[in-house]
Amino acid sequence: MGVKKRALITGITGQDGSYLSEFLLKKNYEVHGVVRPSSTLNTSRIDHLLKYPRKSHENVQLHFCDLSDHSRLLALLIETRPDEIYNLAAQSHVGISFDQPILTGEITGIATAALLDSVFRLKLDSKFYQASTSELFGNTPPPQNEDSILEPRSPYAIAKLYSYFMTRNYREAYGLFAANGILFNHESPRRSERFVTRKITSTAARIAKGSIEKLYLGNLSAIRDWGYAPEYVEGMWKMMQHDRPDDFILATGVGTTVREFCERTFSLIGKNYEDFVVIDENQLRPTEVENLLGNFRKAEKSLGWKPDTDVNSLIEIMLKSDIAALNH
Ligand code: NAP
Ligand code: F7E
Repeated sequence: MGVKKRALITGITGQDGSYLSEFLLKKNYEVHGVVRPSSTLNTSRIDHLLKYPRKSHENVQLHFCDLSDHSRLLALLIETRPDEIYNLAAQSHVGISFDQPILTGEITGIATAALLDSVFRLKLDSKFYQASTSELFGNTPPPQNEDSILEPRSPYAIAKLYSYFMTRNYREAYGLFAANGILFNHESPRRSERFVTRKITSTAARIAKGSIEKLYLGNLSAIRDWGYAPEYVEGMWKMMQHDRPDDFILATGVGTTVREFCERTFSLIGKNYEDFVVIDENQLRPTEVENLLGNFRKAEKSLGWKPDTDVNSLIEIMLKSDIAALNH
């Protein structure tokens, strides 16, 4: 067995961080995770990877650090000297970013510069992955590819735009191995219920079990390209093993409206979504992104990556998991 590679993951407690940790552990990596200090426990998605809850497995070590604490980030890089850094931490909710634009800018934007600049100043050989997003495209007509115009339409997307270009700039200016994964929406049973897919499947599961409740949603006409998160973290890793740093889209190439997602979820429990969905104006965004649908051909050609799970299978996986959780 060769020397273990060391990965540092910011956002390890999130959906993608948890799947990426599992993936890297299977590849025999030593995983270091940055955890935001919080008064309530926030490691539920990775507890199964730790030897004892909240203590570190021999191949997983957790480090407390808020991404706004740049000197702590610098210290962590000196301490861990990672081969690969996956910058997944973010205030990742588009709707919330309209209420907290400055915090979103600090965590989703400026912290990326702090990490990149630390790698550069410390002269580390660490490869750097930036969690970029289809939100960068805004209302640029679909299908979007790596050359499509970037027109961000939320404080979240604007902060991500800064990180996207910082990543490119450190690559071009200083030769860092710095790659952007421009990922379209990807979901799973570990998706927070704040996002629309899991909000729909978890509510439908409760309704299937007899709960009398309504599902309060905003814009039902928005089209998203929804894939399955475990497949996307493999794509992140493939970008880091590529012979040179580059920017890649990961997507399924299929668009589905929020309305269709509801319709299909409720049909699986033998109900009509129209009997449950209520439009809640509070869920509408000041500026909406209407139609995101990605072209993943570059990743397929250069990385050999392609999605396997279509949106209907995704709905089944998420609904099944939400129903099973209620049976426990
Ligand atoms: P997520 O579930 O919301 O996870 C975000 C992570 O960031 C969590 O671990 C969170 O910690 C951490 N975090 C937030 N604020 C922090 C702070 N101030 N200091 C330290 N850590 C902080 O997001 P995800 O779905 O896994 O997505 C991973 C990344 O990909 C994000 O950058 C997201 O913007 C981006 N992205 C996601 C998608 C998607 O469809 N999922 C698509 C494109 C790009 P807590 O657990 O303590 O909240
Ligand atoms: O919204 C509409 C909403 O919040 C999807 C993040 O991971 O993917 C995610 O961002 C659509 C939007 O995801 C509700 O207006 C309707 O049109 O699930 P979402 P998002 O905004 O696409 C991208 C790629 C990221 O990078 C982000 O980090 O659904 N919608 N009604 C609703 N959305 C929510 N959350 N809640 C509703 O009630």
